[in-house]
Amino acid sequence: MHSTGIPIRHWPRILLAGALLAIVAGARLWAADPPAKPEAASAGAADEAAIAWQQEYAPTHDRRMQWWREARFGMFIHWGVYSVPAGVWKGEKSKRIGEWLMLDFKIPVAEYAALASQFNPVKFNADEWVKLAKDAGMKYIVITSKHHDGFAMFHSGASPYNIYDATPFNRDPLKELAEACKKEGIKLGFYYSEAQDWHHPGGAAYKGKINTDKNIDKENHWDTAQQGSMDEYIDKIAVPQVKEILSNYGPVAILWWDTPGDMTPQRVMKFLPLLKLQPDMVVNNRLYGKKYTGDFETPEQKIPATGIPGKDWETCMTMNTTWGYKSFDDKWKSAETLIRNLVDIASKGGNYLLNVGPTSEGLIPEPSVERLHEIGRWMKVNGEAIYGTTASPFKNLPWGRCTKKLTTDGATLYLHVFQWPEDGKLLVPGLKNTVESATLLSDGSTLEAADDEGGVVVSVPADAPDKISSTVVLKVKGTLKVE
Ligand code: FHN
Repeated sequence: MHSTGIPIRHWPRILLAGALLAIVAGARLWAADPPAKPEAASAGAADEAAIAWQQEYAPTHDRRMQWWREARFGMFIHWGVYSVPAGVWKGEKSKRIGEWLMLDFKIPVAEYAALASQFNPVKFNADEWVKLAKDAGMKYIVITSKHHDGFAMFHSGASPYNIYDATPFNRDPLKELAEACKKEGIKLGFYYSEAQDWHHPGGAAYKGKINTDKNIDKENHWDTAQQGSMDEYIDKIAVPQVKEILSNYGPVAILWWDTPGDMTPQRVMKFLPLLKLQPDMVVNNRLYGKKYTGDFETPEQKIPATGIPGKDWETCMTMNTTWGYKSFDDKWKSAETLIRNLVDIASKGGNYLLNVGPTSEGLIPEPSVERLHEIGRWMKVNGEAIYGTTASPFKNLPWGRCTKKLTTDGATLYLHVFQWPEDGKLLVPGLKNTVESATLLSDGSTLEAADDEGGVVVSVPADAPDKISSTVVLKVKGTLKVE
């Protein structure tokens, strides 16, 4: 018998009950006031970042986005010191995208930085680039002001690792592009890798799978020169450089962040106030994770099957398989594919940001130029059916796609015909509106349109005006009715 008078054999149960009681009491206390876990704190703070966005920028979203929604088509430019090795390192071809060469071969910081002395793009001509984009029907340009390798493609006071100070070129291509865009009425935007920076100490490094044949630290840095505080990198390099690109180049129409790995709400809050430097600017969704919306979504290298209803979105895509120039990448998409992508994206209510990767001489690769010329020829005839249009009212059209413009008393439907009907009968399935007129956009010629139990049938000429995509314009009366 224990001195308490309780038989020993009952003690284990008593102790267990006591422990359980303590746990329950502790849990209740904890639930009442849980200690702040970092993520939890960030979730709260993320809300702070999300709230800051919602409060300060969301209210002007529609005003700022209007031109962007009407533009539909832009040029992405990935250009940097990585165009010097052009995907080859010490005779070995990279299997990765060209702008990732430094990471792919775990090139030490100093060795990679030495490439700058070989970077002298004397054939760079901003007017030619802007003219090429404009003639292709593009309304805006987004160029990489700094990519993950940390090299600034502008004259930066925050870091000497830039094209003006660290290369024999000694010019500022962003300054020259800003002037050329102004002359041609093309909107200019800047891409900035805010988190990943493989040059400046503390910059983040990619957290995905890395072939680890070299000793990589827990931050995936492969060179001790990369080690440091990320917040210091943000305070000393990233924030000052974003301030520079938003202050020194006139109107900036778009800010295109990228790969926000390791971004936290506190770090987001260091960048958000900078957006006030450009009150008309639109911003993508890659400054921070899901909670942070930005103005538009950015599906990459793919076209969402049904678009992203209710959201502004922009598909960015390469013309071959790399963003930055690789001398041996010749897997070029055809002009037909690129034009039909543009139509497909517009028919789903999205924008198309089509990439070029210039060479280290400052030239846009000839295969890109040829395709942009062909797209331009198509846009000269069919641009009206892309710019300022909205998504198709049809779920599926067997012969192509549709874009539309709502009018005060009805709508204009642009039927983009990829497969021209052999029998000369184009069925517009389920369309119940009265057709006021049907014409070919290419030459304005009038077509017959008749109601049919399946919808509306338009009689078209035997030959398609354009093998890639011909546009039939239907003006219909009343609110759109598609069964
Ligand atoms: O890592 C980058 C890549 O290099 C390229 O810039 C693309 C373009 O959208 N963004 C990242 C990959 O998602």
